[in-house]
Amino acid sequence: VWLTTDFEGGRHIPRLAMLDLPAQESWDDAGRLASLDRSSLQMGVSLSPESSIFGPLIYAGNLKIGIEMAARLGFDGVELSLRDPDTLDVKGLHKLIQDTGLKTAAIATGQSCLHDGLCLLSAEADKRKQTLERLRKHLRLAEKLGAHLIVGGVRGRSSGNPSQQQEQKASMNEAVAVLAAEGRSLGVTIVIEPINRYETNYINTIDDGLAFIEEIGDTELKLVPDTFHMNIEEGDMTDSLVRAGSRIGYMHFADSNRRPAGQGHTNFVQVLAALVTAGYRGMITSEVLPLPDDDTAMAQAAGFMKALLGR
Ligand code: LER
Ligand code: MN
Repeated sequence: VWLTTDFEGGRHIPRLAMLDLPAQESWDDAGRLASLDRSSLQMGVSLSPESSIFGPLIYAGNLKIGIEMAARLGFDGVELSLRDPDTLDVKGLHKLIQDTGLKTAAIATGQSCLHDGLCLLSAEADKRKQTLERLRKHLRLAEKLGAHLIVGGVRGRSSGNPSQQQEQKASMNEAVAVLAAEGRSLGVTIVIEPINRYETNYINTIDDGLAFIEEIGDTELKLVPDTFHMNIEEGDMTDSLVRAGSRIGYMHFADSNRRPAGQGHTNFVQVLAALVTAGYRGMITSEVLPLPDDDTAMAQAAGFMKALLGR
């Protein structure tokens, strides 16, 4: 009967996902995780109030369910991937999150570029200006929610001849400098996300991100490394994280296939050890594809992350 009975799913999904961790530990020094101080690390998950062509969001368009599920599964916080803050019931959203005891770790802003063509590297100066205005609205919302502001997919791609591309990049640098200065006065940390070459042509690697921050010259600017992009772009993910050190301001986890950690071939024991060595404290957010479905993906992320953080 046992052999012919279908897998029940449900509460067994996080338990099964937990079993993936000992397999990864065995790739590495056994017992290494237990020796790491994981007490100041937290787990978050990326959600969106709207369905989006940006794939790695769970319960996109069903934010209330997503927030309730995140709380039930033991997440500490959520990241909100948003398009235009003006279309949101901010009070309701704030209350919904507060009622569950979750934190809002960050606001992700790439949907402005994907859905509205508002990208920091747009070929049209007017679009670039509108993008900065959109991001300033996101920044004010981030202040209200106590969240970081992510500058990632909203960069888009530079285009045209080399001097046009230079102009677009210079314009983006100026926009980020404005955001950084405003973020500083509002107490919001701006985090720059290196993104793989198939999505942008400006800031692909951790070193690109570090050089960018150096160029802007704002000491408060930080990075949000994303293990999915790192798996594509970095020579050695752990070396890169250690090199980024105190510049890591936030963290995205997704496995090599952009499914939850544990479902691909990235070694998260090594990644976590590098983060601890880098001195990172704070939220690690699962930004993952809703595969095979929202419920399963969130439960897998919860199960693996709990095991990884030693809960
Ligand atoms: C956003 O966090 C991200 O990882 C990018 O793929 C957005 O384009
Ligand atoms: Mn990301």
